[in-house]
Amino acid sequence: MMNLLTRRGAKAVIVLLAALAVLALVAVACGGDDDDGASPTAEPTAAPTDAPTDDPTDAPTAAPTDAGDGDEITLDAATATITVDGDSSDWSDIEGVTVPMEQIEIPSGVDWDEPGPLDDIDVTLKMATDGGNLYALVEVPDDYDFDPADHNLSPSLAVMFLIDAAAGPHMGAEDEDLELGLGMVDIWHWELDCAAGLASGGGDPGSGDDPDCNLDDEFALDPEDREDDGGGDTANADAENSLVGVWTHTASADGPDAVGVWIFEMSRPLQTGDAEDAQFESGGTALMALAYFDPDETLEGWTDTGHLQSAESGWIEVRLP
Ligand SMILES: [Ca+2]
Ligand SMILES: [Ca+2]
Ligand SMILES: [Ca+2]
Ligand SMILES: [Ca+2]
Repeated sequence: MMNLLTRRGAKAVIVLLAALAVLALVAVACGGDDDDGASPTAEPTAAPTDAPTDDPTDAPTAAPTDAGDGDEITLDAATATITVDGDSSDWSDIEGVTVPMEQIEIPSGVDWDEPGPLDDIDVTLKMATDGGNLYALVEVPDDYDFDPADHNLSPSLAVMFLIDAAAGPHMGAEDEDLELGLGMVDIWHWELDCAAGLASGGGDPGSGDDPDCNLDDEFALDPEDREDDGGGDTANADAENSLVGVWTHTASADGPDAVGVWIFEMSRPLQTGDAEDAQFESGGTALMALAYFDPDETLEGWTDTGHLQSAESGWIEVRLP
């Protein structure tokens, strides 16, 4: 009995093993398409399928953002009275906007000096008005360099506003043709000839020139045609120049090359009656752009063409309360 049972059992086991073997073969055969093999097979299949599907989907979405003028920058100016003293604490509750800055790519065929290379930076812009004056704060993260004897070895800042509706953000021109002026822009152009904490700006009536501290009130018709108000080809007896600014640097006490933030605080009346200035009004919109000249650009300091500028983002739209 034992033997018989064993034999029967053995036969049953053999039958069972054979059945399992067949099942296993079937499983392997099918598995190649379905299960184990499915993952390796399906994944490579899925990947190439996904990739071409995703790429064309993502590419057109990304392309307009990248290839266009960049994201539009908008900012609501605050209602505030600001003391122009280079101390930014009166701006602490005012929201600013981050403005990316990069060097101009000088197109081939344009006869401009090749600048020294500078990394892109992000600056912070805050704007405010008290109903009579416009206030601007530009904070630039950069090391401290200041040479009172050579302003090219100190930073320089330019704040620009649209005057003529067609003017482009590259000093009146658009990206496509940097030599074609499309309208007039108003420029506050500051070369640091006075020390930190001192008031810059102002000068003789009828001129935008600030002979002492070099915060000039200017205008431009194209990137190569920049003048002090009243100093252009057309006479301008109404040239108004009450622009004022004070700069400081958060690490100036630590000496040359100290890492910190430049603080440029400026103000001007909303209305100046000067055709070579942008005119602002409560409830209106100002279109502006920024430029920063870094003295570390070359051994001789910053160059005219090497400045970091915001125009790649188009005009910055500032809504006045
Ligand atoms: Ca202040
Ligand atoms: Ca620097
Ligand atoms: Ca002016
Ligand atoms: Ca001006």
